[in-house]
Amino acid sequence: MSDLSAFPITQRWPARHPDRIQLYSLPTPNGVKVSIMLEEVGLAYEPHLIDITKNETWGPEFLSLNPNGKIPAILDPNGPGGRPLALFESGAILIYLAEKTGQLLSADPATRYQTIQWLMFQMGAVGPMFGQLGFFHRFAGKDYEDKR
Ligand SMILES: N[C@@H](CCC(=O)N[C@@H](CS)C(=O)NCC(=O)O)C(=O)O
Repeated sequence: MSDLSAFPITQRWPARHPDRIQLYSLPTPNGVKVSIMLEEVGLAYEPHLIDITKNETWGPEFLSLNPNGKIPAILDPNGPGGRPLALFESGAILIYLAEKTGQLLSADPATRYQTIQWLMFQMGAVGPMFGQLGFFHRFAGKDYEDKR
């Protein structure tokens, strides 16, 4: 039986299955990247819904896992060396899960770096721009006055 009690996040969102990867997320574009990956590679996981509209990522328990206060984040009870590993940033989590399972990231160096290239492109360019688009056109930002 895995013991995750040293991680404060498990006090706010208790692990019913501490032997499974704990996923702290919400169905946003960044959030579903990790749940889709977990389904694709076939790893057992326990999802915890984090309500960002209630600022749940900014409480001390969530910040103990991700000091940047954003979903998604995971806690793998069986990380490298058999020790628990906490991770945030969706791209880092995708690479970790690919390497953990030996799936979706080629062992051939050229192909591997091409995959990482597109992941970085998504993380650094397309993702943040779509995020801005959604914020300013659909969510709270749409009420901002456009002084142009
Ligand atoms: N670069 C981060 C971005 C994560 C991110 O922006 N998460 C948003 C939801 S999609 C969030 O948690 N926002 C809550 C907040 O900032 O209060 C990643 O890819 O994991």
